[in-house]
Amino acid sequence: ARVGILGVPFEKGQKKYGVSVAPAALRCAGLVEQLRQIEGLDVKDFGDVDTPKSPPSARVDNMEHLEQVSACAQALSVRVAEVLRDDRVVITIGGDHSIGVGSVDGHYKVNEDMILIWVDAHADINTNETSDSGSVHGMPVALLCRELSDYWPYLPTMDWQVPRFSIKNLGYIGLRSVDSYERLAIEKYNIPTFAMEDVDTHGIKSSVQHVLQQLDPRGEKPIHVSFDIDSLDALEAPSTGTPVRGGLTLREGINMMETIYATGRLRAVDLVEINPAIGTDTDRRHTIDAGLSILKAALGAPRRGTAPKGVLDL
Ligand code: DIR
Ligand code: MN
Ligand code: MN
Ligand code: MN
Repeated sequence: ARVGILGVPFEKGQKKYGVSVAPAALRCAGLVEQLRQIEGLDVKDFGDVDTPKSPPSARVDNMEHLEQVSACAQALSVRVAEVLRDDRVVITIGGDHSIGVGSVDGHYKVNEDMILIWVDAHADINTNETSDSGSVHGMPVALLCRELSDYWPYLPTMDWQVPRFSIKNLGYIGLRSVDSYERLAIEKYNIPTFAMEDVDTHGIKSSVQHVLQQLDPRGEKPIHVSFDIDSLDALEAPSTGTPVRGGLTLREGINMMETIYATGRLRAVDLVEINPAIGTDTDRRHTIDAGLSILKAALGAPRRGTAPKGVLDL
């Protein structure tokens, strides 16, 4: 299998300093080398995406740094499509979750039949009208879905992004901090959602299988997983901007990614919201290790290990 890595050192979709250093921190912790250990994997690091300094544009109410979010997402969308067209699974390392606008847009350009699994403590489906924070990392899903386009005002600098992805191809796993209008959207569009209480009821593996089954009963569509590290419990991944207790264990996260990998249809993974500037050295190390484990599981690393080829046949 072939894999391409893109770093996106972007943090203007939220308010805290530090998410933008995650791509460097993950590479420094051995991201590329560890993925190359996986048998049969051809790993190419495409480096970081430009996060262009865009001229300030007309402001949109309750939507901070829109022009910068937009410029970064536009650049990322182009790069994601390139990596996919090079016949590689694309791993996008954020950055905050506003970059999901770019990664999903880029994936959709190549695979219009893609399904999207949003793994997160939060639903990220606010608009500027429903958001309490004004931070765009809480809005990417609403920017992407064509069914929600009428709920937005005109967004200057966003003309490049025509929301064509259908909300019918979206599922959620790990939710436990959902704003009231986000809940309304989930119910109105009947989005397949396995919140933490559902994961408790069904277990992680059948939760994932249910979402996949609902979005793609025939099992033939390309899969995009947008993984917010805050889907993991705050004790497992403390170095993140908006941690929430009561989340997935790392083992559940790994099991989920192994289950999705096993479909053979995983084409894109985003890993976002790791903030190495938050917490102690131990917090930082745990969070980065958790992120690496999630990516390895997504790319087929077996936890049981692999025996050397040929030795047992002698
Ligand atoms: C909240 C928090 N729903 C917002 N969202 C976060 O700002 O819209 N997303 N933290 O990851
Ligand atoms: Mn600001
Ligand atoms: Mn998120
Ligand atoms: Mn989140």
